[in-house]
Amino acid sequence: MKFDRSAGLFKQANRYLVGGVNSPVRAFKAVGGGPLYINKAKGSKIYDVDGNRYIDYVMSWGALILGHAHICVLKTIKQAVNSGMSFGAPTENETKLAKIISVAIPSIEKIRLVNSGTEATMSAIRLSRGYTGKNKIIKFEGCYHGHCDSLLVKAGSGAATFGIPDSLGVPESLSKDTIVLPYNDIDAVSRIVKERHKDIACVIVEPVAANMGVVLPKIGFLANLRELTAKYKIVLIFDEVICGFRFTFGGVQSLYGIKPDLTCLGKIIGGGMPLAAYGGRKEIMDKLSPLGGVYQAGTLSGNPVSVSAGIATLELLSQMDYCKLNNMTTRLCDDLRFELKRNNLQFTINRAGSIFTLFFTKEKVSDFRSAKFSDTKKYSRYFWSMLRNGINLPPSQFEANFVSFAHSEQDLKATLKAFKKALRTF
Ligand code: KE4
Repeated sequence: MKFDRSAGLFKQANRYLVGGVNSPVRAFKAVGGGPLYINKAKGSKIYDVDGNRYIDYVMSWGALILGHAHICVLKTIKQAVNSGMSFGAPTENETKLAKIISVAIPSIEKIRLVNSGTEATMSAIRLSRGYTGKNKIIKFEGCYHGHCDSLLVKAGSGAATFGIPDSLGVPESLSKDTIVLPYNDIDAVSRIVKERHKDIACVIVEPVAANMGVVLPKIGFLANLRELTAKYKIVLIFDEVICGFRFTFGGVQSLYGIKPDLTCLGKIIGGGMPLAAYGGRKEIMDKLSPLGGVYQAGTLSGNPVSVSAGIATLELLSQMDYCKLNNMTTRLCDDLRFELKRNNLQFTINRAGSIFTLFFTKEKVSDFRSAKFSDTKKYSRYFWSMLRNGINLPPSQFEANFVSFAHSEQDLKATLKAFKKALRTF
């Protein structure tokens, strides 16, 4: 496989774009070499500027659960742009999308549309502080909630990849209000909440973590979080930017039978366009301007083009068979595990629904500490072997692989074939 044109474009990009990219994880720093420049995608495939074709497991970091460039979503977007791009005024479809989400996720009694997951979580934190009058927040090590200052503390995803979980530029005066605890450690939460609940506004958690790689909540973790936060009047925020509409038509919260106070959504609800949201209990949401004193705004919030993509995506998803997608992913992971066993390689695969991570460690991975035992050099060798065999994986050990409704049995067979070749490099 040649990557010459990508290399040339990357060189040019570095003159103007910091690190040649517009989001750090894309720079391939964690796996070495330079990024692929993509010029088109369809279904489960992406095509780079050197004419290479890959089966894609990044899928715009989970947004494209229907697959790339779904014909119905494209048609809807094209129709929407013919009526205008953005009005800076309300449109009927914003209410339609809000209703679809609220009916699918009943804990969301009222909602606010924004443009990115970061905006959603940042606003949910501010709203929680405004509603409770308290300042401290609890997050979990290895969880990533976007790049708002209060949450860039021991963060996952790109921050973990680059080993800068605590970003420069976040004043101590702010980070001191962020309490970071180990994911799945309910005793630590209980201790801190009992001691400091008078200062704690909210707990924000990825109900299924995907930004340290995929890490599932231990039995009882989420339920105990809900019980503790309800008892001590702390706002419980589920960051479902990845989980929302990923595992089922609605929030992963319904699968755990838990109603958080606020939920953040993104990725899938925009169908690949810039659209995210936060919503929850009416009593809390009505604290938001223009009804309440917590301010949040956005020029392109709820813009008609993104909203049209979101409606088309969710209307299609409401008819899809999630069990089929989840079972297909289960079979893929079982086949990968079989090959690992056959090669006497003790690596760990964590899967939830249609997302999974292969950790290059024999340890069970249940939090960021155990995830960090992974051999990231081995991951890099694996990444490049798979890429050279036509499989595009996340360029970091601390990310999730995303299977879509567009992935076929042939794709899985090709993935397994590439995997067998990759194992020969270990
Ligand atoms: P954005 O601001 O990137 O739209 O969303 C931030 C965010 C919030 N919450 C969760 C659970 C998330 O996973 C994310 C963003 N996810 C990463 C991938 N793990 C985005 C990829 C990137 O940073 O380029």
